Amino acid sequence: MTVEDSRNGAAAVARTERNWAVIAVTIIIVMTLLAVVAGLHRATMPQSEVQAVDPARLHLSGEFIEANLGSERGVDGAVTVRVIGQQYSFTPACILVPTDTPITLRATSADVVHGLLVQGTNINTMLVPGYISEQPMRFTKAGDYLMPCQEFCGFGHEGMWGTVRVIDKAAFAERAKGGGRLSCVGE
Ligand SMILES: [Cu+2]
Repeated sequence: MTVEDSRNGAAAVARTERNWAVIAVTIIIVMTLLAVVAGLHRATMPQSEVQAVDPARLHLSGEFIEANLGSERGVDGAVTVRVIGQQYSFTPACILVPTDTPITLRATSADVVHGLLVQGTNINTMLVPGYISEQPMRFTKAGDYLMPCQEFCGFGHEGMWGTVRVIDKAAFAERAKGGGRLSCVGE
């Protein structure tokens, strides 16, 4: 190997290192920008507004009393769903919602940390005692979606799951006519 050869080799190594450094820095910059954009859109960041609730008094008064659980259709047609997670079930265990409608899920835990995940969608939140988890939902396809607890919450964890039943918008409106809270428990 001549001196000339080793100079060329060193130059090639330096060039390759520089190229990889540029790629690595570009990836870091892109990821940082993604995190900023996603955070601004509330897509991946935790809520900035913390809503607290007393887990020991959920059943006694306020938003999460039994009569207020389930799906409520607002005057504008938007739907609010209120759910409680407890060892080892969700209340209501079958959530009824319409297609093509903005839905706000409001959920909390009565005891330990649970999770709420709707299979086949990006709906996924933790239920932390003392706090209200709020998440927007929207379904385009009618059908039953499995809703398991995705946070280990004790010996009965694997048996903790519910269902989200998405029905046609018009059928939901018909059922919501009388007011009150809707669910599909026992259907
Ligand atoms: Cu659980």
